[in-house]
Amino acid sequence: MPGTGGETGIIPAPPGNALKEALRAATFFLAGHDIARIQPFGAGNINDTFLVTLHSGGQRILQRLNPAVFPEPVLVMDNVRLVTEHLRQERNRNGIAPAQFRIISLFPGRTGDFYRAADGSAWRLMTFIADSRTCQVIRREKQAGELGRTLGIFHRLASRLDPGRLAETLPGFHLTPRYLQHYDRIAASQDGKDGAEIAFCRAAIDQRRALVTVLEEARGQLRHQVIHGDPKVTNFLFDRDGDRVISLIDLDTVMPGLLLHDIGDALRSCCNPGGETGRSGQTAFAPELFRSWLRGYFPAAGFLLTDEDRTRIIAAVLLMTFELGLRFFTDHLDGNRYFKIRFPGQNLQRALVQFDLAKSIEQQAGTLESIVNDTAAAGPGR
Ligand code: GN1
Ligand code: MG
Repeated sequence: MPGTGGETGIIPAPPGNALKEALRAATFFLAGHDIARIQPFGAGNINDTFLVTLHSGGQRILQRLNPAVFPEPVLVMDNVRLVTEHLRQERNRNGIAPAQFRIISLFPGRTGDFYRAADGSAWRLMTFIADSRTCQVIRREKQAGELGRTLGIFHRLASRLDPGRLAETLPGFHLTPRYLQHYDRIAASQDGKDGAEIAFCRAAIDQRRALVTVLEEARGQLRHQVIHGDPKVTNFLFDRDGDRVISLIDLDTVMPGLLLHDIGDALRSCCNPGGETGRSGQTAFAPELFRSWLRGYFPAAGFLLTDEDRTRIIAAVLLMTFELGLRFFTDHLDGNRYFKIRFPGQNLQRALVQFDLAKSIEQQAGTLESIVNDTAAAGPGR
């Protein structure tokens, strides 16, 4: 859900101020003379990330949590700490080598866990996972299999953590009916002067209203546990020279949820080779990547899924695609308070891509259904 407050409009690009603030935050964690360089890093839609290089050659990730999205940074940090400690223990218990599944750590500050800036935002410092790279999109089946396998490992390692121990940092985060209600409120307050693209998005939403309850209505029969909350392609780290995935990062949204939320979200991202910033009209869901992803996931975590989960995988992919389109479009109508934009209309463009993707999933539903059946039948993990 969009938080309160936040600036409307395009992110200014003033590395000057942002870097000064980042330096102030960095010196809360590190002695000033240790810091050789700070540079903007990554391309998240919410938080601001910097890479800090030390004179010793070491590197760290410094991040500013967006206060309009995460009003309670203490709870976010508590969740991250709890989950990373648990993952470490379970990684040992499962006999997985640390290098195969790397887990970030938070560095304590000199007087606390995070730095609180004058504007109220919270900054934290964590490990930089070296010798790795992110991919904006993936196109190879092997990579899709690796994404599925790694999310499966995450789910398996998180499966014994009591979800009740985590704070709900973003209440209703994947409660799609709430996003629809919010959209309806915002859309009703608009003057109705629609361009063709806005009319297209409104129609795309109206056609799919019935979809929003597809997981909620079956909640009792679906696997509920600690989930990642944001397993999109760019949150997986590949090893530097190969197609092996070595980490799943960005743990701010770890929370109690349905496995199908993660599975649907991961697949909508993984099986869109055009990417979230692709051109609308050219977006298609790739069934071969879908198959490979499932072949990676099932052996690692298939045993966690209920029969009802298995029958709703495609519905979940469609739902999470629709939900993200709805979120982008609502934010566009609402003056871009939630997702950062780099040019005017970017959230509208992002929404168009997700709605195109939803259509492509619907058109291929029969093919995808047989892929799920074949993969589930063939795979172990049961
Ligand atoms: C946001 O901040 P980032 O880029 O990791 C969003 C996700 C969306 C994603 C789409 C807290 O993630 O839910 O799927 O954008 N995170 C939050 O790119 O809303
Ligand atoms: Mg995120």
